[in-house]
Amino acid sequence: MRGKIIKGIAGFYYVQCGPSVYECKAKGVFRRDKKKPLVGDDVEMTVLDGEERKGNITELLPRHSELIRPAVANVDQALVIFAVAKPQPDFNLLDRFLIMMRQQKLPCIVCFNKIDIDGDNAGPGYEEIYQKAGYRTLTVSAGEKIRIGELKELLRGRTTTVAGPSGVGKSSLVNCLQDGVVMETGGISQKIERGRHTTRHSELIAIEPDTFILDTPGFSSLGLFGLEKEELAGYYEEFAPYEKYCRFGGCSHISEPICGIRDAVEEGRISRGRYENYCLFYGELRDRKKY
Ligand SMILES: Nc1nc2c(ncn2[C@@H]2O[C@H](COP(=O)(O)OP(=O)(O)OP(=O)(O)O)[C@@H](O)[C@H]2O)c(=O)[nH]1
Ligand SMILES: [Mg+2]
Ligand SMILES: [Zn+2]
Repeated sequence: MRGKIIKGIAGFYYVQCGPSVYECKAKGVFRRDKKKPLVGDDVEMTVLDGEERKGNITELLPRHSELIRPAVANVDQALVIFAVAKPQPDFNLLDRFLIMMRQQKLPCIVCFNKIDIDGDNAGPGYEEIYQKAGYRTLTVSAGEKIRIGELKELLRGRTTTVAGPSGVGKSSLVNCLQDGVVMETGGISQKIERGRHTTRHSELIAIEPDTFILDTPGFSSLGLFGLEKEELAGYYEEFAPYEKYCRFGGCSHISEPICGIRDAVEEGRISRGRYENYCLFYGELRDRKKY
């Protein structure tokens, strides 16, 4: 039988096969392919006990995409979610995530949630930063169900993984998008305005017959891997039109005398915050220990 892994907990994989979900081990797969199954994997399985819905995964079918963080297979795009407030958006973390997704060639939608508590009306400015950087953006409210229909349009026909820090409302949004599964949601700690890491395991949920969303645990830090400092600028789509104005080939855009990128920042064509994070990441890659 053929199915899809919708959840993995403590060595068990939950495989959706038509209307039923089987609790499976994956012994055969480990033995033969030495590969770890991921949520989102299409698999071949055999039923061990039809009544108890237990089975065994015997084969992993080829993946069309594979992400390391969150660890999921066969997604078409990522919906990166930050809150406009509570917690305040961490743009350093957001930019790191966008670099990582570009390394894995996965399209990203940048979504700001909780616009119902956006007292300073910061949302439009946040959207503008990322629109300028070439991303599709959207501000929504899971709490007040604002612009959920628009979000649904962006997800239709695809498999999307949500991603973002704890407490921004990823599970709340997943709950808004369908009425089959209710993901647990958690509060925000008052003192430090951080989420409580309520979601512990990734879970794949059907929104419509051919539309899926993956709820994932929040993350709070991301390293930059598999990347040299000279390659970093290549992950900033908005830099590309201005590189021809740099005096030196291979310009780092940090301190060279005539630099198209720095000029574009001064003129407001490239967001200053994005550029400042670029400089931070460049320094981080330069100073990184070589192992
Ligand atoms: N005001 C407001 N609160 C929201 C909104 N969406 C979610 N929340 C609240 O934010 C808190 C965190 O929501 P969750 O959905 O659990 O957040 P999460 O991103 O899934 O967090 P983790 O699972 O810990 O990664 C809860 O108290 C929600 O009620 C919103 O649009 N507006
Ligand atoms: Mg959650
Ligand atoms: Zn330059």
